[in-house]
Amino acid sequence: MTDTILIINGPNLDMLGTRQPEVYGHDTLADVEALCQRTAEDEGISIDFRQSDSEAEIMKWIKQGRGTTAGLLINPAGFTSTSIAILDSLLIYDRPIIEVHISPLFKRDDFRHPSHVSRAAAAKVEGFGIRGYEFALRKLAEWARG
Ligand code: DHK
Repeated sequence: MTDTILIINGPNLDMLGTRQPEVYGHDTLADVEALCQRTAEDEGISIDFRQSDSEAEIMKWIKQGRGTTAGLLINPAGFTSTSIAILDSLLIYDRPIIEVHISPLFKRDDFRHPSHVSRAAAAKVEGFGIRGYEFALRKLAEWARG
Protein backbone atom coordinates (compact mmCIF):
# COMPACT_ATOMS: atom_id res chain seq x y z
CA MET A 1 0.00 0.00 0.00
CA THR A 2 1.27 3.47 -0.90
CA ASP A 3 2.01 6.00 1.85
CA THR A 4 1.51 9.01 -0.43
CA ILE A 5 -1.03 11.69 0.47
CA LEU A 6 -2.32 13.69 -2.49
CA ILE A 7 -2.63 17.43 -1.79
CA ILE A 8 -4.71 19.43 -4.29
CA ASN A 9 -4.95 23.21 -4.25
CA GLY A 10 -7.63 24.89 -6.32
CA PRO A 11 -7.83 28.16 -8.25
CA ASN A 12 -5.88 31.26 -7.26
CA LEU A 13 -3.99 29.53 -4.45
CA ASP A 14 -0.85 30.00 -6.57
CA MET A 15 -1.20 33.69 -5.62
CA LEU A 16 -0.96 33.14 -1.85
CA GLY A 17 1.32 35.72 -0.28
CA THR A 18 0.25 38.35 -2.81
CA ARG A 19 -3.47 37.76 -2.82
CA GLN A 20 -5.53 39.54 -0.09
CA PRO A 21 -2.90 39.03 2.64
CA GLU A 22 -5.35 40.39 5.23
CA VAL A 23 -7.51 37.30 4.52
CA TYR A 24 -4.99 34.60 3.49
CA GLY A 25 -1.80 35.79 5.24
CA HIS A 26 1.67 36.40 3.84
CA ASP A 27 2.80 32.80 3.28
CA THR A 28 3.17 31.67 -0.32
CA LEU A 29 2.09 28.35 -1.86
CA ALA A 30 5.77 27.34 -1.74
CA ASP A 31 5.66 27.95 2.03
CA VAL A 32 2.54 25.73 2.26
CA GLU A 33 4.34 23.01 0.31
CA ALA A 34 7.42 23.30 2.58
CA LEU A 35 5.19 23.01 5.67
CA CYS A 36 3.51 19.92 4.19
CA GLN A 37 6.90 18.42 3.28
CA ARG A 38 8.24 18.92 6.83
CA THR A 39 5.04 17.45 8.28
CA ALA A 40 5.21 14.47 5.92
CA GLU A 41 8.84 13.74 6.89
CA ASP A 42 7.87 13.94 10.57
CA GLU A 43 4.97 11.51 9.98
CA GLY A 44 7.01 9.16 7.77
CA ILE A 45 4.80 9.58 4.72
CA SER A 46 5.15 11.08 1.22
CA ILE A 47 3.18 13.85 -0.42
CA ASP A 48 2.19 14.70 -3.98
CA PHE A 49 1.52 18.47 -3.86
CA ARG A 50 -0.38 20.13 -6.74
CA GLN A 51 -2.22 23.33 -7.71
CA SER A 52 -4.49 24.08 -10.65
CA ASP A 53 -6.96 26.71 -11.79
CA SER A 54 -8.61 24.05 -13.99
CA GLU A 55 -11.63 22.13 -12.74
CA ALA A 56 -10.95 19.40 -15.34
CA GLU A 57 -7.34 18.98 -14.23
CA ILE A 58 -8.36 18.72 -10.57
CA MET A 59 -10.97 16.08 -11.47
CA LYS A 60 -8.33 14.13 -13.44
CA TRP A 61 -5.87 14.17 -10.50
CA ILE A 62 -8.55 13.00 -8.03
CA LYS A 63 -9.45 10.05 -10.27
CA GLN A 64 -5.79 9.18 -10.90
CA GLY A 65 -5.34 9.21 -7.10
CA ARG A 66 -7.86 6.39 -6.68
CA GLY A 67 -5.94 3.21 -5.86
CA THR A 68 -2.58 5.01 -5.98
CA THR A 69 -2.69 7.31 -2.93
CA ALA A 70 -3.47 6.80 0.76
CA GLY A 71 -5.54 9.94 1.37
CA LEU A 72 -6.48 13.28 -0.12
CA LEU A 73 -6.19 16.81 1.29
CA ILE A 74 -8.08 19.27 -0.90
CA ASN A 75 -8.48 23.03 -0.73
CA PRO A 76 -11.08 23.45 -3.49
CA ALA A 77 -10.91 27.27 -3.13
CA GLY A 78 -13.35 28.94 -5.54
CA PHE A 79 -14.78 25.56 -6.66
CA THR A 80 -16.01 24.73 -3.14
CA SER A 81 -19.55 26.04 -3.56
CA THR A 82 -19.94 25.57 -7.32
CA SER A 83 -18.53 22.25 -8.48
CA ILE A 84 -20.76 19.21 -8.43
CA ALA A 85 -18.30 17.73 -10.94
CA ILE A 86 -15.46 17.85 -8.39
CA LEU A 87 -17.82 16.39 -5.76
CA ASP A 88 -18.60 13.51 -8.14
CA SER A 89 -14.86 12.87 -8.66
CA LEU A 90 -14.32 12.90 -4.89
CA LEU A 91 -17.13 10.35 -4.49
CA ILE A 92 -15.14 8.07 -6.85
CA TYR A 93 -12.00 8.45 -4.71
CA ASP A 94 -11.57 5.51 -2.32
CA ARG A 95 -9.54 6.81 0.65
CA PRO A 96 -10.20 9.46 3.35
CA ILE A 97 -10.57 13.07 2.22
CA ILE A 98 -10.07 16.19 4.35
CA GLU A 99 -11.27 19.58 3.07
CA VAL A 100 -9.08 22.52 4.07
CA HIS A 101 -9.69 26.26 3.89
CA ILE A 102 -7.12 28.78 5.04
CA SER A 103 -9.66 31.46 5.98
CA PRO A 104 -12.70 31.17 8.30
CA LEU A 105 -15.46 30.80 5.71
CA PHE A 106 -18.16 30.85 8.39
CA LYS A 107 -17.61 34.56 8.89
CA ARG A 108 -17.06 35.51 5.26
CA ASP A 109 -19.53 36.10 2.39
CA ASP A 110 -22.67 33.95 2.49
CA PHE A 111 -21.95 32.59 -1.00
CA ARG A 112 -18.77 30.95 0.36
CA HIS A 113 -20.63 28.99 3.07
CA PRO A 114 -22.17 26.04 1.19
CA SER A 115 -19.69 23.33 0.24
CA HIS A 116 -20.47 20.55 -2.21
CA VAL A 117 -17.06 19.06 -1.41
CA SER A 118 -17.96 18.52 2.26
CA ARG A 119 -20.37 15.75 1.26
CA ALA A 120 -17.38 13.60 0.26
CA ALA A 121 -15.05 14.68 3.06
CA ALA A 122 -14.41 12.86 6.32
CA ALA A 123 -13.46 16.13 8.01
CA LYS A 124 -13.02 19.83 7.36
CA VAL A 125 -10.43 22.29 8.71
CA GLU A 126 -10.92 26.03 8.24
CA GLY A 127 -9.75 29.29 9.74
CA PHE A 128 -6.37 28.10 11.05
CA GLY A 129 -4.38 29.72 8.25
CA ILE A 130 -1.89 27.46 6.51
CA ARG A 131 -1.45 25.44 9.74
CA GLY A 132 -4.74 23.78 8.74
CA TYR A 133 -2.76 21.85 6.11
CA GLU A 134 -0.49 20.46 8.84
CA PHE A 135 -3.43 19.40 11.04
CA ALA A 136 -5.21 17.69 8.12
CA LEU A 137 -2.04 15.98 6.92
CA ARG A 138 -1.26 14.56 10.36
CA LYS A 139 -4.78 13.09 10.58
CA LEU A 140 -4.57 11.63 7.06
CA ALA A 141 -1.19 10.08 7.98
CA GLU A 142 -2.77 8.50 11.08
CA TRP A 143 -5.59 7.05 8.97
CA ALA A 144 -3.13 5.85 6.33
CA ARG A 145 -1.23 3.90 9.00
CA GLY A 146 -4.54 2.25 9.89
C1 DHK B 1 -9.66 29.96 -0.79
C2 DHK B 1 -10.29 30.56 -1.83
O1 DHK B 1 -9.66 30.81 -2.97
C3 DHK B 1 -11.69 31.02 -1.74
O2 DHK B 1 -12.37 30.90 -2.98
C4 DHK B 1 -12.47 30.31 -0.66
C5 DHK B 1 -10.39 29.51 0.42
C6 DHK B 1 -11.66 30.28 0.64
C7 DHK B 1 -9.47 29.44 1.65
O3 DHK B 1 -9.77 30.06 2.66
O4 DHK B 1 -8.47 28.72 1.59
O5 DHK B 1 -13.72 30.95 -0.49
